[in-house]
Amino acid sequence: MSLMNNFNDPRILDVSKKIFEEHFRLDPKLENEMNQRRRKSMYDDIVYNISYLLTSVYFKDVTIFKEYSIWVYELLCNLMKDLDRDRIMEQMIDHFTIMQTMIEDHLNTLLTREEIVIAKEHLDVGILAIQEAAENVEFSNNFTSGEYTEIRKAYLTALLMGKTKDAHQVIAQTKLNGIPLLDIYEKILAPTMHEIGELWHRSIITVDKEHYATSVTQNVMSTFYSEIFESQRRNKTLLSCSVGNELHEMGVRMISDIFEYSGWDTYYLGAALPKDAVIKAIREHQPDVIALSVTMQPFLKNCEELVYEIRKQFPDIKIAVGGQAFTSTNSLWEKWPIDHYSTSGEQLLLWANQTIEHG
Ligand code: B12
Repeated sequence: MSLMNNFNDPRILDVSKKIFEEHFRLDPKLENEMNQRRRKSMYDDIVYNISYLLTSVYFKDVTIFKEYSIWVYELLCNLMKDLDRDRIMEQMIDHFTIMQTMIEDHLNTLLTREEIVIAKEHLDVGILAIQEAAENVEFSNNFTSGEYTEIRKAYLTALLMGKTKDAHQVIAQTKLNGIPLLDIYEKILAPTMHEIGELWHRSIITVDKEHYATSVTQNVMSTFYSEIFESQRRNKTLLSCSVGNELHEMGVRMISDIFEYSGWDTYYLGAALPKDAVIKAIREHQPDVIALSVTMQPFLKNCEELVYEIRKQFPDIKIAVGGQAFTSTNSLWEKWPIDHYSTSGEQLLLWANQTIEHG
């Protein structure tokens, strides 16, 4: 076997071309994903892949091909930021599977029977290594430290792997183990969604995964509803919503659920509501507390306008503001006529219970 360091050998070039064409034939998605530059690199990579495989077979040292497979996988993940890690894993596994067939059919004059068997085994090891690497996403330090780390990791992993049932089971089991609902919301689900945002920001996952994680988490939250509405009433009312054209509403929905669970009556208005509609709802429901949520900084101005309007029309109603937009301001809320700002539903509830009961 003398081919391993001769990249220009016609037999390698010929089998590389066949592998390339077969991959495009079997996977129509490649047409859109691979522009001309990527196609050229893909072809060059096939030649490299074969050379590394032949080297590992020659030395009967599978580590050579295993380490190489992981290295190429991580390289491709960095180079093709528009595709997520799962899709690149799929491409590479398809590619290695095609190589297994092609080697048998086209390199049988070059490799002995025994070497073909070894080559196929090494490709199997490469496939496994890529699958492991795909799952091995580095999470941020915040996410992997503190209380409930293992539960958060299990939930996030299920979401990243698209395992809806597992995700539900992780949380159902957590509840069965006696973890309080408030902790499930604010120490498991919320930080997991924050981490999903981080992974999207770092191009590790694509937007479809972010949407999927959102919908699963919303469904998980709804499994608690029968329990949430069972709690003893306090005859206090919370009205809550996101402000402006803000579409992020899961945080304020959590706030609303936390209050309902604590016995408050809640009017949760969701997101993207005109100012007049909020004012009308306040007039109708006469809440004790209004919680306004902002995630993206451009909607802070809408929030300021709404706060002043509410203050003008309903001077006695308590107004609380919160949400991630405020965390990157210079304590902006201190300049507004509001009654409370905090970073969590737990703190808001504590304040509201004390203020409204004693107020
Ligand atoms: C899911 C999600 C979406 C979903 C929202 C769906 C929904 N139904 O809510 C969709 C797909 C619509 C979306 C769209 C966009 N998103 Co988005 N999204 C997220 C993601 C991943 C999770 C949000 C979430 O649910 N968090 C979980 C909740 C529970 O946490 P929370 O909101 O912080 O709420 C807690 C506290 O803040 C607090 N709290 C909240 N409100 C209040 C109110 C009061 C009164 C109090 C006291 C406390 C409080 O209590 C809550 C519970 O603990 C975040 C990542 C992140 N860091 O959150 C990005 C993120 C918010 N999105 C981002 C971006 C850029 C966008 C888009 C512009 C993307 C795009 N190119 O289309 C659009 C903008 C749409 C718009 N006009 O609003 C950025 C925002 C960056 C920035 N600072 O501006 C983030 C941070 C992602 C990132 N890491 O870059 N997104």
